[in-house]
Formats: sequence, structure tokens, C-alpha cells
Amino acid sequence: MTIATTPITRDRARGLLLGLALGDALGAPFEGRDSVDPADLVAEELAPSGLVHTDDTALALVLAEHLAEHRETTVLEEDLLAREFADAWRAEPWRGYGSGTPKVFGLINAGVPWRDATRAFYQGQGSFGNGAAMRVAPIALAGTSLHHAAELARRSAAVTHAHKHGQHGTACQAAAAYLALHSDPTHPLPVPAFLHDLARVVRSGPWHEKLDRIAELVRRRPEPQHAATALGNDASALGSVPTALLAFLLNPDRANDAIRYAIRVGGDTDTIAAMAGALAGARTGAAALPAAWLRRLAAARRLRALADRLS
Ligand code: F2R
Ligand code: MG
Ligand code: MG
Repeated sequence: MTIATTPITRDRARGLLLGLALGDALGAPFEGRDSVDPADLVAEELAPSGLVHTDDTALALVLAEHLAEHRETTVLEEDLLAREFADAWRAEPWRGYGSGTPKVFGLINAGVPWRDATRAFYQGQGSFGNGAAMRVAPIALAGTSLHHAAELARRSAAVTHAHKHGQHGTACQAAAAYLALHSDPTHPLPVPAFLHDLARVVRSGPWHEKLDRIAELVRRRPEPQHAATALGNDASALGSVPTALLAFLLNPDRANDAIRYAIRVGGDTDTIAAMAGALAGARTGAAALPAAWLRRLAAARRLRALADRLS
């Protein structure tokens, strides 16, 4: 039994990509802070400057373009996708990348196959970082079912993140985006069914524990700082994907509040807010996103055009 029943609309496809980019760009100035003062966040929301995205959106754009290019045939070409990600980093290394994934990109650019490059670090285990989950939301537009979206997500993750938790986190975020995109916006989001559906596609004990904790936290409605303690706010997939999910499930019909909550969690703010923003934007559609934020978003036109190609 899945809650995904409603067809994708152009507005919700746009909401998914624009929500991701808004969360990323608004969260970026706070990345790495233990806590975020609400007054600082308000100042950032009202600033006249452009909203500039980081690696989260830059790689989501690469993935979205790849999906649009291959949607009539294979959907995903891993060898090509790996090179396209690595090219994007080479073209814009200043987009706020960390230290880990660029090392993988460097090897790929030097001609090392991605299967070897992804295992060259972290004692051969590969990365369990959130870098594949942060970029994965466009997969929800290409998946033909919940399971298909999760499978495509794992394949897209593998080209940079070999560790199983990096891949579980990516499947979880893509499946959540698929469910948000196809949920019935005229009815309240059924949180227990949503989490139940996610548990069916992410079969891992530590992930099921997090999903159970989210169910309890949705009932308790904690302040963002408590969410960080309960679920994490770091750059690992297990320490950030569930937190973004909570930010969304507490605010499924208010994308701006989902993004604000995710940023106030602190830590990996751009990435947690990008993931929460993608989920909430997919549920509410672009028309419900704050117009004042969208006017400032540097990549808005490109994101809208891609969403239209994928919907
Ligand atoms: N990393 C950042 N931002 C900090 C630097 C900002 C920049 N220098 C600036 O000043 O603007 N942001 C981006 O990176 C995160 C996504 O990370 P990704 O791509 O998954 O990278 P990585 O390095 O593989 O993993 C992240 C951290 O997780 C830990 N880790 C991962 N696998 C591990 C393993 N097998 N064993 C031990 N630890 C592991 C490490 O601490 C990694 O640093 C996003 O936040 C994006 O915005
Ligand atoms: Mg980033
Ligand atoms: Mg980040």
C-alpha cells in the first residue's frame, strides 16, 4: 500500500527543484554553525542580495539534466553521470564542496573508473556522507514507482558514495521526494503511512530506528535544537537525511517553514534545508514558495526549465 496516488504537475516538479535550491542557498551562510539565531535567519531572508546555490544544487542540476537527456532510453548512464559530476566540480570548484567527494572527482577526471575511485578513501569502504542524498531529488521526477525511484537513487549514489549508508540515505531521500510529489495535496499528509512506505524501500536496521524516532518526534514537535540532538545535523547521510525528513513532516504544507526549521537545526544547514525544501516544494508546488525568495534565486530560470522538461 503506497500513499503515492496523484500525478506529477508542472508546478510541483518546479517546486521540488526550486525548494531544493532555496533551502541550499538560504542555508549556505550558516553551514557549520552549531546553532542558528532566528534573527540572523530573518536577516538573511530579507537581504536584498542574490541567493547563490552551493554544491548541493550544482550537482542536482547535473543529475536533472542527465535524467532529461536520457529519459526516453536508459534513464541513467552511470559512467557518463560520474564524468558529468566530476566536470561540474572542475568547472566550479568554489561552490562550497567539502574535502571528500572532490578527491573522488579528481580521480575520475584523471581517468580512474568510478568503481575504483569511490573506494580509494575511507579504508576502502567509501563515503557515507550526504553528498548523494543532497542532489538526488530530481530522481523522483523520473521514477515510475516508489521502488523504481529508490533503485535509480542507489545507482546514482554509487558513482560517488560506495558506503551502504550513503546509498540508503539517497534512496530514502528520493523515495520521500517521490511520495511528497505524488501525495494528495487536498488532504493532510498521512505521516504514519509515509514513514511506513519509506521503511519498505530502505531496508536497514539503523534507518528503521531513525524512521521510528521521526514518528515519535512528529508527535512531540521538538524545537530545532532538540531535533539536532535526537537525529543529528552532520554531513553523514544517517545524521542528516532523517533530520530533513522531520523538518518536512512537521511542515508539509508550508515549504518556507520546513526550510526555516531545517536551517535552525544547525550543522549541515545548506544540505538539510535543501533536502527538506525539495520535499516540501514537491508537496506544495512552486506557486506556494515565497516569491521574494524566488526573485533572488540566481538559478531559478534554469531550474524551472529543467523541471518542465522532466514533468
Ligand atoms: N562539506 C561541505 N561544506 C564544508 C566545507 C565548505 C567549503 N570549504 C566552504 O568554505 O565553502 N559541504 C558539502 O559537503 C557535504 C556533502 O559531503 P559529501 O559529498 O558526502 O562528502 P564526504 O566528504 O564524502 O562526506 C562528508 C563527511 O562525512 C564523513 N564521512 C563520510 N564517509 C565516511 C567514512 N566512511 N568514514 C568516516 N567518516 C566519513 C566525513 O566527516 C566527511 O567529511 C554537504 O554538506 C555539502 O554541502
Ligand atoms: Mg553545499
Ligand atoms: Mg552542506
